[in-house]
Amino acid sequence: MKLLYTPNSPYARKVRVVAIEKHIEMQLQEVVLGDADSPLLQYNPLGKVPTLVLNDDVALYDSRVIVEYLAARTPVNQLLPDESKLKVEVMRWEALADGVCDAAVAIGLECRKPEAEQSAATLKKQWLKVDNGLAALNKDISKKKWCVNETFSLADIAVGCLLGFVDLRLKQLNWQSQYPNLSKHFTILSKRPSFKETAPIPN
Ligand SMILES: N[C@@H](CCC(=O)N[C@@H](CS)C(=O)NCC(=O)O)C(=O)O
Repeated sequence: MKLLYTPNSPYARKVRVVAIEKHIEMQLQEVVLGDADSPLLQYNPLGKVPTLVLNDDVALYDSRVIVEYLAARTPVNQLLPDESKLKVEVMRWEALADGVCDAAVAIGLECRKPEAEQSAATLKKQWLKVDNGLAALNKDISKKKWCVNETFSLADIAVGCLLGFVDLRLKQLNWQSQYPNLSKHFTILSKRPSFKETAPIPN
């Protein structure tokens, strides 16, 4: 199977970390977003990464579907609990982390426009999501080693990938001092080989 990805996509990183943690072999194919000849469009009508192409040429997306698929493939290092209540709890952390990523991506896109075309209202709305989301995650992780059930899980992976992206793209936020519990968690996660191997590339 082959993962179509871009190196700095936090959603694609989540999938790559899950695969490494679960010792699942996956071919990686870097794509360029917006490239009209990209194989991405052949496999995903939305043209988004990550997209996982299975051996029978069936494609899976988005990241949440892919991680669920990988989680169920092998019991090695269970990242999504079997028990329904805990599983929903993990997925809620993931939804919040991904949602903050969505807002951070939207800020990046807005800031790429010529200044006269940027919408202050859009930026304000997306920044509020980033600030509120990080504040909620920072509060929820306080005094805990891992996000859910005292065990490393997909929730920690999603939060770690979000923080890596915020660190890369929203430098002006100074998030490490604003959200000390998240900063501590990020330091711990960043030491894992899966996070080291997939670290974003400053550009
Ligand atoms: N909800 C999706 C989000 C994926 C996403 O937005 N990926 C971005 C890159 S970080 C993308 O492919 N953007 C290209 C586009 O929107 O056309 C997921 O979890 O996979």
